[in-house]
Amino acid sequence: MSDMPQLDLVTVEIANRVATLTLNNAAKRNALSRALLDALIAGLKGLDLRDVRAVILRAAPGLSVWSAGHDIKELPRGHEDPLGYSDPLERALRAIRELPVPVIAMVHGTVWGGAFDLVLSCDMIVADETASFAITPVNLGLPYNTTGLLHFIGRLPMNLIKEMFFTATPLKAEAAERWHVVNHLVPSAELESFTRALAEGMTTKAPMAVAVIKEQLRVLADYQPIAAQVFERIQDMRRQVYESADFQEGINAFLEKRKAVFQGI
Ligand code: YXS
Repeated sequence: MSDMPQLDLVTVEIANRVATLTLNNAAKRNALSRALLDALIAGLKGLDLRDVRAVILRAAPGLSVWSAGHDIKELPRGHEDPLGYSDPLERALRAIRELPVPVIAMVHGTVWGGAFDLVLSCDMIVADETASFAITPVNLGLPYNTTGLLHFIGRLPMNLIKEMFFTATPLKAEAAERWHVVNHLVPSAELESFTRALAEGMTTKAPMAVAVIKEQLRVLADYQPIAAQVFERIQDMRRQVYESADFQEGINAFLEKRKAVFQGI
């Protein structure tokens, strides 16, 4: 497999100091494959931040699915943490959270699984009435990772987090606005112009101050002391889940396009 990112999977356009990165794999519903995520990371790291002061992350126009989440076909088949530190999705989340300029997720369409973590890792979210957000590890029998859960805890009320994780039910646009998941909910006809205006408004602010405030907010929000023994206990619990028959069943059911039947083993 070539190490060169397939840059057509993510396009980059720069205008008025705003870089727009577009997820561009409609046939696979922008599933977050290693190839697409490597292209996203390359796009972000390739930005010349002397010229770019804000980023918009979007799906190609007109898609009903913003992203179908982690590429299920690339999830390890057990005996390996499915969301380990070096997983391409985790690398992409860190690239967004550590980029020293604001990143706005512009959402038209449905967001699934790890793509919701991706959207929440952006600094702001602007969505339209077609948007919905779902986090779906319980559909696969997958033990979400601790860092990922921390992203949710830092952003959403615990009762909403639990309902979304335990039901895997999509949160529709109006509810997403009511729960402050999105910064702005605008009509789809205005989504691009509204998001661009928000981005361009930030490009005239002092970039060093923006960068240091973003990094301070990241390290403060991510700081969650946990005893080594507690972390090891959690990791052992997660290992039992990703080595379970249910995790195999969850992936097989998706691949066989049928509903999973979980036995709790
Ligand atoms: O059959 P072909 O080859 O044409 O491919 C189909 C799907 O297999 C593919 N595809 C995906 N491939 C890998 N990973 C995915 N997540 C994925 N989603 C879709 O795209 C082609 C078109 O899919 P199709 O026919 O289902 O499209 P649709 O328009 O009828 O339905 C769109 C969706 C998004 C509602 C549907 O594709 C869907 O439910 N996808 C899975 C959404 C999901 O459960 N994502 C979570 C992935 S796991 C993850 O993100 C985290 C690890 S976690 O589990 O913790 O949330």
